[in-house]
Amino acid sequence: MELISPAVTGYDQYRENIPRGVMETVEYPSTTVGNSRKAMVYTPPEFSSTTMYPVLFLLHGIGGDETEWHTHGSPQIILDNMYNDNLLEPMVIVFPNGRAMSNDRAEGDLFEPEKIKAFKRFESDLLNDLIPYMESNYPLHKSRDKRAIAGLSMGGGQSLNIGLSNLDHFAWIGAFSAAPNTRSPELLVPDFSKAPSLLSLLWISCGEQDNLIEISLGVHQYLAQHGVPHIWHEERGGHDWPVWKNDLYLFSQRLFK
Ligand code: FER
Repeated sequence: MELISPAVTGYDQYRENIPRGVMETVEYPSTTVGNSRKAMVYTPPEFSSTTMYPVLFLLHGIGGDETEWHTHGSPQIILDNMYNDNLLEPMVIVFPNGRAMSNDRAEGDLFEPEKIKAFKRFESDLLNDLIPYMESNYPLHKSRDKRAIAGLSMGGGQSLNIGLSNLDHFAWIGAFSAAPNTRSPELLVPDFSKAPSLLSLLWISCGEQDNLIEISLGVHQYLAQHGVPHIWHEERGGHDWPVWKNDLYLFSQRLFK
């Protein structure tokens, strides 16, 4: 078993005088939803439009939208620091809105069936609308081994559901504290003879005090039983940002290597 150390002290603290990536908001036309939708995009320090980059789609939880990571997780600080410490492959990170419906703001009753359904509909928005938009507007590699999907909670469930049923699109998958939208392990990985050769990384993590930990544990145990290589990482903490920021740090440095 791989020993995983927590993030180094200060990994999420702003450092003066280091090269910075750029965080911006884009709008793309969604044929799935029928209107234009927002996503945030982080390009790394020294980003160049003449270089080709791999891409990570990083999803939010039930209470968030495309700004949730930016507002609560300081990804820009974490990633800038990691580049400065030579820990990361140059990659573009996209923060989509995973609630694929015309009003996709995180307001009202977030558990309404229509809103939960919209998290499922996002699969089509991602594959048919957002990925094509990103590939025509950013210098991205277009192959499965250069595409990753990960997310927290609702977004962790989406990453497992979407990633594992679209292995022709994604070779790198991460679920942080996956929520009850996660399909049962038997549905996630029906063909455990095929998945291992297609997965460059399957990362599953959860805080040990998270009430939802049984979901992650269930997936981990099923994968272990059937010999599907993956990383299972249980960490200190609950269903909360210190855990997800740490997950971003740990997961992102394993990508595209
Ligand atoms: C649920 C409990 C939690 C659920 C979703 C969540 C769909 C999501 C939590 C989060 O995203 O933080 O029963 O059902």
